[in-house]
Amino acid sequence: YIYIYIYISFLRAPQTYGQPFVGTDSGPRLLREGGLATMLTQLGWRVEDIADLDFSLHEMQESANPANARNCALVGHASNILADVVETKIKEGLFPLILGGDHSVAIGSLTGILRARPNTGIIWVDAHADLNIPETSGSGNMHGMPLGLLMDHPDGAYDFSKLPGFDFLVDGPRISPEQLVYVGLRDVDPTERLWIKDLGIKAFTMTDVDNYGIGQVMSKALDHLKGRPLHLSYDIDSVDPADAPATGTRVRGGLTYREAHFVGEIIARSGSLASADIVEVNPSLSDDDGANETVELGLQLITSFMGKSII
Ligand code: 4U7
Ligand code: MN
Ligand code: MN
Ligand code: MN
Repeated sequence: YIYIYIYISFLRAPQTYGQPFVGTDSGPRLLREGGLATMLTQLGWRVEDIADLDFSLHEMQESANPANARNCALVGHASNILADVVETKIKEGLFPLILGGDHSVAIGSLTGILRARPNTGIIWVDAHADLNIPETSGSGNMHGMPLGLLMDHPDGAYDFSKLPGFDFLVDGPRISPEQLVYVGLRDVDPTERLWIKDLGIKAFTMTDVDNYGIGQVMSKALDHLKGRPLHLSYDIDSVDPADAPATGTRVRGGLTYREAHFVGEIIARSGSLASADIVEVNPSLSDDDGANETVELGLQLITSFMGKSII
């Protein structure tokens, strides 16, 4: 027997300023206390558990929101830190597993990943498209903007020099439309819908899941990204609120418990998964049972995409 040890690094990213509720920042802690390291060790991974990243920003607390991007200085500061850590960990040969935090953490994680591996294929499992920019967002919440900010648009890339806190991205890496696939969409804003069509982004909605079944959806999704190292960005609100109640932006009609696991299992089997985020677990938005159930679901989903097989 040859044991191949692959080190995995999990980055706890207690980001909560990309959305309006308190509590998303305790997601990483609860996933960890729920036994994540042990579960991964049992799968054969070696785990480096680093302390929560310190995203605090003492110099300035903004009250105005000139750019229609709430807390942009804080989100930018956190994204800059996370991007550097993720890039470094990848270059050290580790698999970065980013525990959010709200989905604005993906601005940092994707930046770090794309710096290290520009041709990464991104699988975005979410009820939402997260393709807004401050100019199109109805809410101003940055957890709805990670892909919109980083995506190459038909009319050019987003100009980060106008967004306080985001100078580090002025010449940063961008995502081209063909390197992204959506799974699980069911609540898409009008401009997002336009851009998905105009940019030709591969999108599998819940209608597609109903129509083709999750098996065919995933084989088409993986086929579209063939030959690329994969990044999985797993928003827990992709799962039906019946199974994932503790999250901020619940939308009924989501992935079933088994469909959600199948997504992880089949991505693990592709052998190409190179990094992942799990985001939007917010234990304070549900009763204790709902919070425990959602954290437990998050843990189980991680073990699925990190390679747990049933037999
Ligand atoms: B999440 C929304 F308007 N599109 O921009 C927005 F519906 O990371 C929701 O997927 C964004 O949870 C949801 O505020 C962001 C809204
Ligand atoms: Mn999201
Ligand atoms: Mn979402
Ligand atoms: Mn959400």
